[in-house]
Amino acid sequence: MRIDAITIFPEIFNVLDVSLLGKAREAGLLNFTAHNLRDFTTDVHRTVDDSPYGGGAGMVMKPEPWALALESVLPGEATDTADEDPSLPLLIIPTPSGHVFNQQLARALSHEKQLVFACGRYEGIDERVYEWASDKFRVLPVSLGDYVLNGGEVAVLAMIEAIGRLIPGVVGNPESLVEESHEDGLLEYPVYTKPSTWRDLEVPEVLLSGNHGKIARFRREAQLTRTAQRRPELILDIDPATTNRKDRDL
Ligand code: 6GU
Repeated sequence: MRIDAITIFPEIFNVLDVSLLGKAREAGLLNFTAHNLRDFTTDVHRTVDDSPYGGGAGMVMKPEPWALALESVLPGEATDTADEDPSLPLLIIPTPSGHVFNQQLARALSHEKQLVFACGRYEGIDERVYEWASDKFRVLPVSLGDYVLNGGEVAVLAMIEAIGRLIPGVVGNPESLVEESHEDGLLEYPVYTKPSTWRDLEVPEVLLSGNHGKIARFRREAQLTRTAQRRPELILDIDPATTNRKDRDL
């Protein structure tokens, strides 16, 4: 997958050199580039912002550097050759007013050929950029949740990690992706390791029993209890078909 991020702080993305995603990049599974928006300015001060029309607090990002930066990440000119993907690259706008990012969206995005993240700062990007971009990209505003960050960069790091680990080959053992929080709409069950008694605390006995049916039922119940306690709103979103089948089989 190709991922481009456009930002005035490309160094924030240096953390993608390390850990699992760093390995994925070395292995050629992930082709990530951070682009400095200031490289697409034409004035000596490399200006990316200006005061808002209509007045008000803060600054707005100027449209032309964005257009030049976005044009620079478009796939090669010969877009009408037969072997080229006909779909437009997906332009993701990180913003607290976007669609909420979740595991389902991460999975959908992990199938894309190219993702472009436009990291705004200040009060945002001139709205005309989105209009201009809409015939070159599919445009999707995305939020991490109901709180405000100073810019999109940290949010984009989180999204790239959530999406990147779903690309085949990035996580060594694909089975570890199956039974984790949110994959079936519930939170994950609690886990334990040796020793079975630790500082007077015991591992639940059923997990030592070797009875796989009992263990599966215990874990399923723990998932439901934990979800009801911590995230009651998720219970309403569970797909009854999946849940009923799972719980009948246990
Ligand atoms: Cl995606 N961007 C910013 N700036 N703030 C956020 C966010 C994104 N998601 C939650 N808060």
